[in-house]
Amino acid sequence: MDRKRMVNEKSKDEQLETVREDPESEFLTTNQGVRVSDTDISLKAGERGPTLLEDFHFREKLTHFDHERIPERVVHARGSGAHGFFQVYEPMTEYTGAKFLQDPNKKTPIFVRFSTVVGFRGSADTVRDVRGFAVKFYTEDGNYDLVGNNIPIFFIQDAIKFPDVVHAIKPEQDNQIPQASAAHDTFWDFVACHPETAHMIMWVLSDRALPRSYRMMQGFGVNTFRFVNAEGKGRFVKFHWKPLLGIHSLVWDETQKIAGKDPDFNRRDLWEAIEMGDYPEYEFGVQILEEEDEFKFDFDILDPTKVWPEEDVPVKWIGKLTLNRNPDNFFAETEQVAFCPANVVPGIDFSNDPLLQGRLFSYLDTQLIRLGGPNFHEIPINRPLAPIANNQREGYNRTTINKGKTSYFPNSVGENLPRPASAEEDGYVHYMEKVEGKKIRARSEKFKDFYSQAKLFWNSMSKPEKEHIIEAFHFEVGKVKDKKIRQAVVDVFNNVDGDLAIEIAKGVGVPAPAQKGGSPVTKESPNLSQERSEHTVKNTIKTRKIAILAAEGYDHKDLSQVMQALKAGGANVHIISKYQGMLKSSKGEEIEVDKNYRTTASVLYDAVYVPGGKESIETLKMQGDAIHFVNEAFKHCKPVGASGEGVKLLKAANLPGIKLAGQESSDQVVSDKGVVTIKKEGGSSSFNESFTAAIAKHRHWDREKKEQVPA
Ligand code: HDE
Repeated sequence: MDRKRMVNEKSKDEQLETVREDPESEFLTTNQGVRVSDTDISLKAGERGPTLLEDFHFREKLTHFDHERIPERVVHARGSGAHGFFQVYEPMTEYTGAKFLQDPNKKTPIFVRFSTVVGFRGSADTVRDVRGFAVKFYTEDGNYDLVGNNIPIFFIQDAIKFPDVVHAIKPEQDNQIPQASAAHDTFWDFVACHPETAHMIMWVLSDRALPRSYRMMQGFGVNTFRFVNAEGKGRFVKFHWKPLLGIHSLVWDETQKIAGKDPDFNRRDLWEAIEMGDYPEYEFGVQILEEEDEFKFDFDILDPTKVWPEEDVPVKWIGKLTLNRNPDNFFAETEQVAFCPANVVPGIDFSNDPLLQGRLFSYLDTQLIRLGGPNFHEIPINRPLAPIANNQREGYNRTTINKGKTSYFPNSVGENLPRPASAEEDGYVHYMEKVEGKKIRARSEKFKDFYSQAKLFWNSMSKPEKEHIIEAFHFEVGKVKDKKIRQAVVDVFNNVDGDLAIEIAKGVGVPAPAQKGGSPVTKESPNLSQERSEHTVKNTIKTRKIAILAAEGYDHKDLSQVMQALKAGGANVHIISKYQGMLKSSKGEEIEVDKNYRTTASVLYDAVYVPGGKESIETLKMQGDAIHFVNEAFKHCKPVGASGEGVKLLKAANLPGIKLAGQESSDQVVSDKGVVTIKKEGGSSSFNESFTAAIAKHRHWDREKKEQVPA
């Protein structure tokens, strides 16, 4: 009897189809299937009389509504999901027996949920936070969950401290302030009391915590896992996801404004990209370490506050994840999906990483309360494609109708089935690691080096990235009311880098450490930096959002040819003006306005372009909103382009330290720190090329005078 089912790209969709309901094809009914004749007016004793208890439709409708909420996740409450598939590049037989990592022609269905960690379910997307990156693979051998984050390490080394760190970072217990933010006393008190957080703090205060898009951030398994091949040979592994669109972030000022203008920014971005067919793609990578190399490093490979620098253990890119379908129903899928790092398949096993060991317990435990009992594996989004057969029965919300007499093993009544499978029959056999030791509450010696990798990270940052980290310290620690805590934080980071500690102290109103300290590490690992990383793609404008500012009398030829060039590069372009509706060009052509200044803002775009047209520019020059749009985009280091008369709007915006087209011959492109201008109207391929290249770079940090811009 083979328990296998063939799994292909469509299998999960087909399984979900069996429970989908099409609302349009049905009469309104009660949950008992009785057609309802009136759903607007309750049954009363007389037109003005009391409502009757016998109105079963009224009672059912209200009762159901009253019970529509389930507890939000204690962490990662706010999330966005998507369906897709995974494909391996080449058989990984040498390293793992996992079936979904063998056949390059096989497409394994997956469901992913991206999330923020700290905020409540209704909090804003663009807060400074770690992002969850959880993937459920519906493999033929059962569900495999890779429950990762977009930062490769964690705050703490031992799971027993998880409630402490979460309590400290969540809103404070007396007044529930602040929402979705680490910038408060209890969190920084925790940091100061736990120097093991130092490395993670460097990451959380870096641009990594402000992803431009879920489609443009890395993912990491964080914990050390094992690959085990068919011969039973094990190797340590760390998992990576790399977005094919490159790794890009927002800037802090922008994130705060977006939190007001569009709190669903990242969720909307993911949803719209998939709706438009711009399917997000990520490469899957593994760092593989032979067991004999376990002690070769100056850090402990089981310590989840440490990376394995890619220079020491290269990432092998072994497959690709594609997200190509939005959920049909947020609650049924994204809210009810339940990930668990203990959900593994043969060929993948655990390590003794003490954070992972605790995680293996916590997820199922929390889901028992969140999803109301032990049968949540039956919820369609959680149901594996591999058949389930065991003797577990009953419990809240059981939907399976188990036939037969027996619910125990071994048995003689039911042919002794279902029976355990051998390794050859794909039974999961735990890796036979030899373990010995005393029962002891202690951590191994190398775990106690809290600062070397924090310094490695700091060394690896580019200049602007370092500036962003310092500014983030000024914001986060500056909001701490208790001066003692601010001082303690400065003192902790004096162990990482003395100059950094001096800079932090300067911004938060406490004295610099009496003695300049710092870790002696001088090594760099460029892939830790987003800007310097070889994984950061800077040669495509695919799916970037570009704003075109225009008013009546715009130059149609100018606008159209730039718009076409941008669209040809895969960008999404919006025309923005004071009013929505149709806009007339200088020669009478028309174009539809997508957004007005009230419904959008520069912070929602990656770049801005101003086409020519004398009348249009005269109007825009008189609109504070247009000038502000350009200024703000400039301040956030975004590419800005203008042609013909459009250059005059940039002049009016007073972009400091920037050379604009003016004196040169009319068809010469002037490109200065991401501001691309040309005097000529009506199209130039060299302008399009320069502007496209500027957009592909994403941000232009070299605008030293941007601070002078009042936006
Ligand atoms: Fe989680 N984590 N976590 N975590 N985690 C949860 O499970 C926990 C950690 C991560 O989209 C909870 O179902 C402990 C690291 C993601 O549904 C809970 C520890 C990483 C998600 C839980 C950690 C993660 C969660 C809350 C320290 C990156 C959201 C609701 C030992 C590798 C998954 C739930 C989704 C969710 C426990 C640390 C990733 C309470 C005890 C490290 C992406 O079980």
